[in-house]
Amino acid sequence: MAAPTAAAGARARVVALALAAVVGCGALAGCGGGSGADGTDGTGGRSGGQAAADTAARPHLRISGAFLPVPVTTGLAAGFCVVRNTGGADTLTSVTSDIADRVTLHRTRNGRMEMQDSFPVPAHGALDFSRGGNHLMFEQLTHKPKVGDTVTVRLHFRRSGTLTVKVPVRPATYNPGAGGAFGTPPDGAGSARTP
Ligand SMILES: [Cu+2]
Repeated sequence: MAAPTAAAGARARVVALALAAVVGCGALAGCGGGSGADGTDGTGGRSGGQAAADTAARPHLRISGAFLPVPVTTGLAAGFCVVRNTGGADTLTSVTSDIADRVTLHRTRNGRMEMQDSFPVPAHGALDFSRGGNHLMFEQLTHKPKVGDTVTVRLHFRRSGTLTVKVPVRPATYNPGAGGAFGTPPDGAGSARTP
């Protein structure tokens, strides 16, 4: 008979890690909480079985609506933006920033965060980072930015290379999605008028 204790031990460890991630993230009120603790298999790099036509065309990426809610500590900050693609498929493989030693990619599924190795950017589509959904997680901040500051973030794509974005630091509760309008002007274009 297989050893149930070993399986249970492994499972418990997975649960503990998941909870740690949720707790860490909840501390900055950026992520949808949720403490689901069942071990669905998380990351599974979707290998490019996309239509050949999608991958043949060059991707054409444009990043808009970037913002970073002001963090409460130097431990963690979340970042959001939309990557629009008017060309062929691409993949976001990593993110770096002058403000953090480490930036990780998270998605939220069923109210629970999962770290991702990469994110697909569909052909003629968009990769959306927004509250309660996908987000960038800045860890071990080099300093604590304040509202009005701008943070440099570099998004590294498999095909398009690196795109650099100047991300404005917004009030902690800032949420363009909540107002209903996602058709807001690109990037910092919308003057920083948040009620
Ligand atoms: Cu997160």
